[in-house]
Amino acid sequence: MLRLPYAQRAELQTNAAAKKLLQIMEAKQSNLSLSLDVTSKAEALRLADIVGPKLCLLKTHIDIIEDADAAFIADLTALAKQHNFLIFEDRKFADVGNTVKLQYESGPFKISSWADFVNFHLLPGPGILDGLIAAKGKAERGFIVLSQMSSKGNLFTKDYSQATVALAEQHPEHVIGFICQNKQTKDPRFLHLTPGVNLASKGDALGQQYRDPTQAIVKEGCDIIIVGRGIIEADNPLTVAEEYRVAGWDAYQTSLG
Ligand code: 5BU
Repeated sequence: MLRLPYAQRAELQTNAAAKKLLQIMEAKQSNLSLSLDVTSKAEALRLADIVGPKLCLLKTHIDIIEDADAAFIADLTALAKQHNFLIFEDRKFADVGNTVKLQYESGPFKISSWADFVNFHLLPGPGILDGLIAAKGKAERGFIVLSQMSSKGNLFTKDYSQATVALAEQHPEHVIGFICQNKQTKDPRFLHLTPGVNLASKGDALGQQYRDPTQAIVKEGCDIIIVGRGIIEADNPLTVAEEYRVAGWDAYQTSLG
C-alpha cells in the first residue's frame, strides 16, 4: 500500500492544524502520539515533558486528571510549544449538536480554547459536526471522526464506517481524518490515527486489543500510532517512546516503497 510523503500531504491540506501536524511529523520524524492516561497533573506534565520531543501529537483525556485546572492547561500548552507537538483531546463527543457545542466550549475544561483536535461519534448524525464547527475556540483546529474502535465486540459496522468517510469527504476543511484500525480511504488529505498499538502486549482484561506499529502502518495503512500504557507504564518512558518512534517511522518509510 504505497503512500505520499507527509510533506506532500501537508501541501494538500485545507485545514491549517492538519497541515501543521503533517509538517511536525516530517520535521520530527515522528508519527507517534502518546496517550497521556494518568490521573494527576504532576504526572501528566512530567511525562509530556520527558516524552514530548518524540511526539507529533499528545492525546489527552482531560476528565481523568483529578486536579486539572487552568494552570495545568497553560503548562501543557507551553510544553506543546516547547517540544513542538499538537494536542488532541480524546473527548469522543456523542450528543446533539447544541449540547456538544456547549460541552466543547464551556464547563471546567473549555476544550475548544486549547485542543488542536477533538474527536466525535457520528452516531447522532451530522448535526454533531455542525455543533463543533459553530463553537467558539482556537482559530486553527480540526475534528476527527471515529470510524472504528480497537475494543473487542464493538458495534461499528462497515456501513457505519463508510458513512464517516462520506462525512469527512464533505467537510475536508474541518474533518482531518479518522480514528480507525485500518485504511478508510485512499484520499491522501485524510489522516488515519490508530489506537490499540503495543510492542509487548496483545490486549488487556477490559477488551482492549493491540497490534504492533508495523502491522498498524504497513499492513493496515494507518498514519499515526497512538500509544498509552506501552509507554507510560514502562520503567523508562523516554527509551520506550524512542523505540515506538523508530518503529513507527521505519514502518512509514516502508509504506512509501
Ligand atoms: P492504551 O493504554 O495504549 O491501551 O491506550 C489507548 C488509548 O486510546 C486510550 O486513551 C483509549 O481511550 C484510546 N482509544 C482506544 O484505545 N481505542 C479506541 O478505539 C479509541 C480510543 Br476510539
